[in-house]
Amino acid sequence: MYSPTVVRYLLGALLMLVPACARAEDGYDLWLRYRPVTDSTRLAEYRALFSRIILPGESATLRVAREELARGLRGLLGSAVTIESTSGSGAIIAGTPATSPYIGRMGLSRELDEAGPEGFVIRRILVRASSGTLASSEMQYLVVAANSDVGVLYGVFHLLRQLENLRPIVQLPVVEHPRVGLRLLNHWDNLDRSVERGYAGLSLWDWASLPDSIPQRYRDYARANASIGINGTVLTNVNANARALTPDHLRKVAALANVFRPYGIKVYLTARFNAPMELGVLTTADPLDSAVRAWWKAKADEIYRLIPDFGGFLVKANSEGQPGPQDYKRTHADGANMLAEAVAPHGGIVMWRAFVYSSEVPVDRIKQAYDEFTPLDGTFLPNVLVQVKNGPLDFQPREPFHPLFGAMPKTPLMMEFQVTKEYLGQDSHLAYLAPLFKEVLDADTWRAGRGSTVAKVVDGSLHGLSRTGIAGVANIGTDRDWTGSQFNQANWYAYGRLAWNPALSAADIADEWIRMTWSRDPAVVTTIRSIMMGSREAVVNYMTPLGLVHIMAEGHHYGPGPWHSRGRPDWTSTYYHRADSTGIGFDRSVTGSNAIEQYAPALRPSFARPDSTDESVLLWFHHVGWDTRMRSGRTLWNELVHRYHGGVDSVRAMQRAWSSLRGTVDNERHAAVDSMLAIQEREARWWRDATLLYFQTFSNRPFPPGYEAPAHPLSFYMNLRCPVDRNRPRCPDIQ
Ligand code: GCW
Repeated sequence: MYSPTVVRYLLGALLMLVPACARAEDGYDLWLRYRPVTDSTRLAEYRALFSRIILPGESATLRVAREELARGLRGLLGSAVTIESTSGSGAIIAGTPATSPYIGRMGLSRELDEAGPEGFVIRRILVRASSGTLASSEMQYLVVAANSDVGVLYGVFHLLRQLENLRPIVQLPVVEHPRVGLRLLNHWDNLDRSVERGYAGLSLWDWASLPDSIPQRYRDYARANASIGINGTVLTNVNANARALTPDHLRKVAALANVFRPYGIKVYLTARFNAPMELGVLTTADPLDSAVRAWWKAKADEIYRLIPDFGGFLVKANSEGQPGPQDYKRTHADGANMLAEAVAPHGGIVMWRAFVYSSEVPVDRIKQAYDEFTPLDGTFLPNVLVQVKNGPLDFQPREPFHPLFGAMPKTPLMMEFQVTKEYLGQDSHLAYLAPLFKEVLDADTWRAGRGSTVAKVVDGSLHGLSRTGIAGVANIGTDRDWTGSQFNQANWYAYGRLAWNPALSAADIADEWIRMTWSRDPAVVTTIRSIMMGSREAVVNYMTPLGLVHIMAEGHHYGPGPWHSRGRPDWTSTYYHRADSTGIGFDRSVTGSNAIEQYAPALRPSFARPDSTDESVLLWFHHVGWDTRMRSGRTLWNELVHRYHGGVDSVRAMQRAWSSLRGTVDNERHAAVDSMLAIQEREARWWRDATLLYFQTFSNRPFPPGYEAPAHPLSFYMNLRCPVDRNRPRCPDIQ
């Protein structure tokens, strides 16, 4: 019999385990769950080769690589894994020629050349022992080799991903390297820990407790990023606060840089252009003023003393009220080059955003970035990259690709994607963004003939540029599941995978993510993949089909407001949809704003006329009559009705498919997704009914028979007063 004290102790220990188990499936582990492999053939294969790790070296990066490998293998194999220093059959040998005595002798120099500074080689090696009693035995190794420690870490994560996906050993050998140099997250995080367009809690950066307190979460953030090859993070909002550059704050930034460094992640900051004035030192921020230039040089020197591998600055200037060089009648190049000069001696870079539009009412807002930036091609210093949003407007559910891609052959253009879903249902709507990212990356700019894809501009191959980059506006916060909902994790994952290799397919990335995050059961994978792959198009259909954009409500971006017409015209909805009694859409052809002229001559004909334009972007380029026949044979009005209803139907199909998975994935996350889908269905109806009723006041045509009637009259939707976008907004009256 146990004494009462022992019983109490055991009970206490058990009770402590309960919340631990309950926590186990809350999404915190992301795609790094390392659940045991249950397929017995695969397990036997893996155990034979992976129960010993030979990964010598004491650098911080090799240490985390070793820890991750051991942790992953223990989880996957469900058995002991030992870390050893001598060879012997059945082992993983990992390292660089400099850190591992074995790697140098493997004859991998050709493959290592191909792998480059960040890539890796995975090779299976069989060694036949030639003498003595071991004459007949074969020693088997899996080698993970790289030229740098971070390459080893990437190789380790790649290997673990392959095992998570149950790849047979014979399929493991590979030589991999990233196609894009800078693979960054942009956090729009404010110093008070609010996050602009963030829907996942507070900012991860707890500035008040830095630099002293380093919660495990910072490391887990870095692990997750390294696992998908992200190698930089911009910690602060592009709507920048100069205080981020004060000495106190920089010490906190340095502490984060120390945590991220072993994972190959550099930190960057946003630079408020008039910081020299706001911090009370100078009376001008003119980029050609010598005192201003000296201030930035001194600031850069100060930063690099604290953070020797600081990445550089990201700048939003002369856009939406941010200060910039144009305040002094200077150009974007003058501004960017001044900062570039300051960081150049330290190897830093400047990412200058092309998201600019003036506050005067423009003929067509979407034309401004191209008009301002193309004349500057060739005038930026070599360590400047111009960062361009994927489309010319603003992260809408669908836009054509930005015409700047391909139009500045002498300037490295970084892609900026929004991973956070400002305009695609924010935290709650399930919208897998890889198809959106791919649509843009695969778009053909025709700037150097057929096949001049946006991806080739971004990876530098189209114009032979070696400095390349891609940025994703992060969707990460303090929520336990990191991203505000389980499926938003997939967008972080997919962004990183595509930044590493834009040629990957959205479906393959989904498959990987599902197996690592939910289940390896093929039936479950198929169902979840089908939900994910159709999800972005569903959002397009119930929000902005046929090339409509920017018809969200005034004051918030999650609900519909196509009637919004007050204030600055290019912030209204009516400016963009231009509905009237004759039709709907923005004429950007030669008879309108002629924005099509910003695309390559070979591409223009495909946007020139309504009947030559892909229907997915029809109303972006043309004002089209309500009775115009669409490809389906329906009139435009009937097609619009059809698409909006189709969007809602797709969400219902997603709900049914998700329900069918009950019991095949853990209940906790299943229920969490279920309730998000219920919100999505409700809000999809809101978008559909409000928008169609409003457009009907122009079309004056009836809803064709057979479609569900709207739940409320138009006045109900127009009179709704919904909370503004902040963390987790909902409009309480939408039922
Ligand atoms: O889409 C708009 C967002 C702003 C954002 C801006 C930008 C950071 O609504 O919140 O500001 O784009 O990209 O600069």
